[in-house]
Amino acid sequence: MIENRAVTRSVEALMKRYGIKGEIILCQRNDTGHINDTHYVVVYTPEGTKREFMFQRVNTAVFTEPLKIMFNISKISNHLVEKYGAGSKETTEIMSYLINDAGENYTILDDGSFWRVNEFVVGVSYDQIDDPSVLHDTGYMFGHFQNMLSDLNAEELQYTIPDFHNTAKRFEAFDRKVKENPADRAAGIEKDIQFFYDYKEIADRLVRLQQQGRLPLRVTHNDTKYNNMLVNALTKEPICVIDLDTVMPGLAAHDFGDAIRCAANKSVEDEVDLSKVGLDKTYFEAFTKGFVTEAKQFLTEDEVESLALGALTITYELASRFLADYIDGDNYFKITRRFHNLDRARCQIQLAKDMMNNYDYMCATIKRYYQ
Ligand code: GN1
Ligand code: MG
Repeated sequence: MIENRAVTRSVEALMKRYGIKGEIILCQRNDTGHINDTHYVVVYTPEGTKREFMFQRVNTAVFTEPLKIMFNISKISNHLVEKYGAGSKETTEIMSYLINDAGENYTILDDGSFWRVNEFVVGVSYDQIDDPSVLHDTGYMFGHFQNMLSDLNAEELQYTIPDFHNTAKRFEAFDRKVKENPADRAAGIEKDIQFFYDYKEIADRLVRLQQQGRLPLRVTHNDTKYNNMLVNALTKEPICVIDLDTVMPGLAAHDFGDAIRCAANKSVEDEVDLSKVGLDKTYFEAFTKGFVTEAKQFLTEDEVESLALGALTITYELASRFLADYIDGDNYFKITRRFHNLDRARCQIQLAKDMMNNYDYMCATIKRYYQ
């Protein structure tokens, strides 16, 4: 089934640039992310074999400087090759992209669209995990991601979205949206809005620690949701970290925190029944064990102490981003229902509250695995 003519034409043009020969026998949209458009493409080659690829069109409205993204990705791919050797297992644990006829890991088509292509990696991605041993392995893999890149100077990377996890600035942006109220949606959600003012201190703490020089900049992923990892469909064993658009200098606490926000929530990210939302301690502990056991090889004591704060901060931050986007009229995150961003925001607010109630528990658990 060929999905639509425009996409197929782009894929054909790209195949020329990458020297991929053959006939497209499947071109199917595959979208779990909220930002880019991804197409799974199967090509029947003249030799009679089947080759599978992912063609991804980068959303340049969100990523206004995609060259920076591809620069960062090529930096980390090269780092892995230099450190572990071409073809090593480590080089396959972080997604890399095919090189085109101009020697670049991206292609801009005549219509201005920005693409990248990778050989399909057999694996699946899920939004949620419900098996603690899988959570443990996921924690290990995200810790491993940082560990593999811990000797790459973060300052060499570009900022693909400036201030992405600067929660203080996120708060300011939220505050501006509330005041502008562009889509006339702020009435009736005063209680939700008030949460961010009541707990503004959360927005400032990590930023302050960073400014004080207590937390070093690391090469971080910055979007460590479970679905940004490809896993074996049967065993759920992690295969490869994907979605590298926000790889840039950041804090270890951001990656740990975002992963906990996603993986240790009892519910999905947009759950409407708030009684189902909260920190699952079994999941939290399993992920933490995997992450900290691996990451303690390079984390400083201050960084370890910042991890629980990272979980709370990122949850607060994303809640504010979802609510700001709802107030703005849903211009950033893709939505599939009318109040989707509001539901997402409420779910994240609820999770942040539960993290506050379990803050001492989170700190103690992290510490236990750092010994
Ligand atoms: C976006 O594209 P996706 O779904 O992996 C967002 C993240 C949010 C996430 C929430 C560049 O990630 O920051 O945490 O949605 N990415 C960007 O689901 O804004
Ligand atoms: Mg994604």
